[in-house]
Amino acid sequence: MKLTVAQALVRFLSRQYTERDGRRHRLIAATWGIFGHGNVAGIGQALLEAGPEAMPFFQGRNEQAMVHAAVGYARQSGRLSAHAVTTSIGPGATNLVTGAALATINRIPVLLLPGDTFATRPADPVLQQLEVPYAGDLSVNDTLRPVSRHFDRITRPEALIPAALQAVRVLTDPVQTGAVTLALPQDVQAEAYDWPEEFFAERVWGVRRPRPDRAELAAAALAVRSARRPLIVAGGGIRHSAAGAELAAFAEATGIPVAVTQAGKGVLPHDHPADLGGIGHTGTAAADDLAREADLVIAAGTRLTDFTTASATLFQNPAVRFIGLNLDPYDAHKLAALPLVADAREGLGELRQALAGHRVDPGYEAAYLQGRSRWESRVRGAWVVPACDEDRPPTQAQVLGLLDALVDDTDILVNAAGSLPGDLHKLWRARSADQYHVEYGYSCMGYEIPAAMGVALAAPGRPVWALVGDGTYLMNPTEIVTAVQEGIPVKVVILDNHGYASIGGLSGAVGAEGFGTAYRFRAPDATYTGAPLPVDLAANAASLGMAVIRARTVGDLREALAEARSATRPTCVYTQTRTPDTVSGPPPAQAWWDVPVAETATRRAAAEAREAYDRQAAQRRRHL
Ligand SMILES: Cc1ncc(C[n+]2csc(CCOP(=O)(O)OP(=O)(O)O)c2C)c(N)n1
Ligand SMILES: [Mg+2]
Repeated sequence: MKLTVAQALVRFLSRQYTERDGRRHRLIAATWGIFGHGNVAGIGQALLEAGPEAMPFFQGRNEQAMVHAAVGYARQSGRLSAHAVTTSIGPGATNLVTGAALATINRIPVLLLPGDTFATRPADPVLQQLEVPYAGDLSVNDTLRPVSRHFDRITRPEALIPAALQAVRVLTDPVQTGAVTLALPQDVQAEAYDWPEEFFAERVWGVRRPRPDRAELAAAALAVRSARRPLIVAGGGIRHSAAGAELAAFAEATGIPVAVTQAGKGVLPHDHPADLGGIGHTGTAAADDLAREADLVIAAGTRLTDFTTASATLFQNPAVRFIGLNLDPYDAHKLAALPLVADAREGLGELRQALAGHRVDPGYEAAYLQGRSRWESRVRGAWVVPACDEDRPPTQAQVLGLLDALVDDTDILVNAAGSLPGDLHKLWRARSADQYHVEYGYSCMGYEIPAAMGVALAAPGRPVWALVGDGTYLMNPTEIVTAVQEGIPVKVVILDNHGYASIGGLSGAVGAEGFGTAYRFRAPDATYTGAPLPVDLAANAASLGMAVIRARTVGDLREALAEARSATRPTCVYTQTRTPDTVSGPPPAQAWWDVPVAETATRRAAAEAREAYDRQAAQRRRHL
């Protein structure tokens, strides 16, 4: 069958499926694209020829944002269905780098199809070609190699056959998955080849659930039986494995409590008695106090980042040991853990059976239940709106409290950067397994709006909220146009605090005095301490086609959020938040995060911050 390389690739992709737990999904459910000379006549023409049945197409505004949308979709789809992203060559392709890193770090499948410079090189160099004097075979697409789990360049038509199969293998492999890049030289895309029919046969890729090794399981069970203060740290792997119910069964059978990372939050509903909420730097006191004294930590489906381990200071019990329940041996061995390499659901299920009859001490259980309810009252305190606040601008915690009062278990919150991830991790009461969508592997400003669109495509009919700071909004608002064009009714809540407030706070804490973090005019001394900038983000969102509701006070905001929730078109709620008084803010960090402070400085703030830093750093432990 004679087709161009691009036509063959689109046809091949339209016939790939995943299957897990007896359910089948289209692997590549749609393709996002921005066309330029590097893909317009190749992939562009092929998508046109394939038609929307074979391959739905979405037009984007920014290549990075298209990857964010694809990641939002794939995460919401449990990594069983994904999107492709096609770009031109040169800047269109390099705009993918940030999105690719985000996908790979979070282990979310996305297929990147950047155009590439001519393989035949008839007129060297061509438009946008990087010329590297020492390496004629390099192109700008090579910047995608370190941020892709798999990279290939199709320089001959027939090479597409093995390359496409390998690409799909990686996308559907729960250990390897992430950004997969197939760089497609512009001439090769349009070249014809006589393809074997079997290349286009429907193919079903089983997404495996490996069971644990017997010896590893026995060692893990023994460790749990001998522990007095065990704690589970549940990460994104639990969610990807859809192991929430098994985790609940494990916690109920053993009495072992569960603390969650950002990616894991929601795997137990907030009202499950074993749920201690977030762990680490942005964690709850209930979780962090327990972590400090834990003698066994079951790290389940987590990469154990610095936020989780409080930069290696959290687990202070001298006798602490770890079990690494993870599909990926790379993670299973972290912190010198006893590895338990398995799918989270299978691993937890078999470990529960191996522990039959075992339960933690009732005193331990009673203590953590108390810690849990103490934290719950602190959450209520953080977002309560006293009558005197009704006509004032809301604090950020109050915005979250108003949302908490409004949503049910169908709502989905999307966020990634600024001060919101910390507040959400501490305060949010996740009602369902997929309500809490915070991207904190890469914490990329600008993820929220496009990702919310991808989430909404995977969860039609559910209210999807992109919560964005003003800095984050300005980083990447343009996909609003796409949401308007496609009628995707995302809800964007802009919390304007006139700058990079989280970094401003961090800067103050590390002796950098807030330098360069406020959105203000220059003062006579040249610092950004003048009047706030006269930027109207609400007008900006309206100019991109959104319905916009401005909320000045808490009372306005309550109404605005309710109106946005029932809106059927993309709707923005804009509010300026107020700095909380000491009593009304979210609780402070319960554990450290390592941000190195200047070891020598003439300014006093840095010298003082360094003293505090050294004290904290002395708490670091190596778990060997
Ligand atoms: C793309 C990107 N650039 C820089 C950062 C570093 N950073 C983290 S939070 C932040 C400020 C975010 O500002 P805003 O969205 O207004 O939230 P706020 O801190 O005010 O809550 C910055 C610059 C980042 N995470 N992502
Ligand atoms: Mg801000």
